[in-house]
Amino acid sequence: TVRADRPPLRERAVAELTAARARTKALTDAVTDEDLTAQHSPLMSPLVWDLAHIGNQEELWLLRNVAGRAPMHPEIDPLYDAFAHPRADRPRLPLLGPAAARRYAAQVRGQVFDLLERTPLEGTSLLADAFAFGMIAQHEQQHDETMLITHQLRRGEPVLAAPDPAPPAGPPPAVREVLVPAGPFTMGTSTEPWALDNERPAHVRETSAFWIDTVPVTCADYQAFMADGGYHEPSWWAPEGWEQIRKHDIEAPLFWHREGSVWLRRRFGVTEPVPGDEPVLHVSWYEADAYARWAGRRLPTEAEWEKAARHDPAQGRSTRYPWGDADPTPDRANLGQRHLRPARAGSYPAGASPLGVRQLIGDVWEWTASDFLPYPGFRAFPYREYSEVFFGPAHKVLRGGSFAVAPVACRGTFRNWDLPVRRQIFSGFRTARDA
Ligand code: AVJ
Ligand code: FE
Repeated sequence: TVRADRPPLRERAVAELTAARARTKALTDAVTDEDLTAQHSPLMSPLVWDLAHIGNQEELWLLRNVAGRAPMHPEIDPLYDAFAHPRADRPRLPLLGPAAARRYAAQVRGQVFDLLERTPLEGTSLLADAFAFGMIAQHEQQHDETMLITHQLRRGEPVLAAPDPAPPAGPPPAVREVLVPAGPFTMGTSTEPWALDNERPAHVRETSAFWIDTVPVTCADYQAFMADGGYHEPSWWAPEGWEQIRKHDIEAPLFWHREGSVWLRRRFGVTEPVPGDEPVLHVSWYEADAYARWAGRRLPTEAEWEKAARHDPAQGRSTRYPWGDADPTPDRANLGQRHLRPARAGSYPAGASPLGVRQLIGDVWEWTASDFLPYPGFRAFPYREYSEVFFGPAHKVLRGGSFAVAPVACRGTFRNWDLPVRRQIFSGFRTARDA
């Protein structure tokens, strides 16, 4: 199915694969070969692993599974299987070096463009709507975000640059929170062509009435919690969160440090004062949860977040994005690593939801209260290891995407997940309360 307002899916696949590779190239050409093979944090792979893993997944899904070709280098497959080796062990594997990894990814891509040109997009569910090509473009962009996290963890001189976001285009929202009425809405999707398995199928959910913040929690908001002794008052914290911050002496978001009475942060190699009016970034689920409790509020559930982002009361249906069905544009959301930071809270009035909630898409991933669970009728596709093996109480859901997420991998239905202790990711949050 082709939407009139967007190019056909074959052309879109070419454009998205090309855009992803340009970003991969920029992220990997920015550093020396030594930096590409180094491990900048035990939480992350060496950048050269991500690079060859991108090529290997593309070969596996498009050249082998779609086109039925034989493996190009079967001996390297186990090296790039994310389940075979934990990230911390990857630097000690006999990985392809930078030149070989670049060559491999380029060789795969050449054959993929050939295939995409010649293959009828029909028949199997992998081919219909160019799904497998869209999935692989999203996969590469997801690893580009992972590589950007590695860049943020890397010590040393800055190597990436981007203009700062423009100041908000107009006045801030008139109110701090809005009331979302009780009632059903459609969660998830059965029609978005490149939606991944965990976003499917569309189904009806009920929520009670709730209030939700019109903008994400800012650094200034968060500093009020810190100044009030938030990190030293156990009653704000989930027991495992309290254990975590005491064990690791955590008393501020990751990458923050204090000089005298001033809080500074390190951002892609630059040290700067913490900007009060920017959404807080690099907090764990536990920190978000504790802040919300201190504020007399709570995190929104995943269903509440999606209802705030997609339910249009006037049309009585769920839209693709808060602003409607049109694709993201620079005036609606801070996506795609156009900037190396979130935009100020209150930005993007053109991206607001019908109720006036802003910045649901882009800027910072937003922690929700919810565990990562399958929707009713979930079917693992095309492989169990994308989503299914992660379902359960260990992982919390994040929504909305960050400044580091490409539009192709961001929708009102898109679901991300991570462990509640993680804070190297581009994570922030907003709060809610019962009505
Ligand atoms: C959806 C971001 C949790 O990076 O672990 C990449 C995406 N899956 N390769 C991850 C993914 C396989 C995944 N997240
Ligand atoms: Fe992957």
